[in-house]
Amino acid sequence: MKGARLAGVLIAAALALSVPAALALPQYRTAAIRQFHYDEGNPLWEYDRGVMACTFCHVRASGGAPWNPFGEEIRAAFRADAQAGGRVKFPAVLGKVLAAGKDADGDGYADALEVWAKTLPGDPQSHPDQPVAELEEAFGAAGGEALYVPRGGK
Ligand SMILES: [Ca+2]
Repeated sequence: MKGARLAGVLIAAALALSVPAALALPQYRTAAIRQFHYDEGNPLWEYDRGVMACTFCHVRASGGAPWNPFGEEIRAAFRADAQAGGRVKFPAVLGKVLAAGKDADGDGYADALEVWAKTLPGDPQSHPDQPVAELEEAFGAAGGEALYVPRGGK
């Protein structure tokens, strides 16, 4: 097991040196993946577009405008923070959006719950199979929204 993990790390290091930066994931997605802990247990996550689809926040699989309801929620939180003055930090905005307990796509599962279940919080066609109450209980036991508070409180 240790050997396999070391091999993974070595492969990741080799890729980091050989893959052009343009192929790496965009900055916001990289930050969100870390904040959602989707990187854990996957040494190649930075080169794996399946870790978080563009449709997590965007309407199109290729990203860009327009954004889905979850992406718009983040954009609105960004604008609110910018209007309040000071430096807007993406992890803080993301943490706030999840802590608000909203259900952007209206499928009955709160955004944070979908993040935890690894379904798309901005697409009502994508949602966990488990009943909400059951999932909420498991999420709470695992740490709940506190799991997505940025490290260092930033
Ligand atoms: Ca939802």
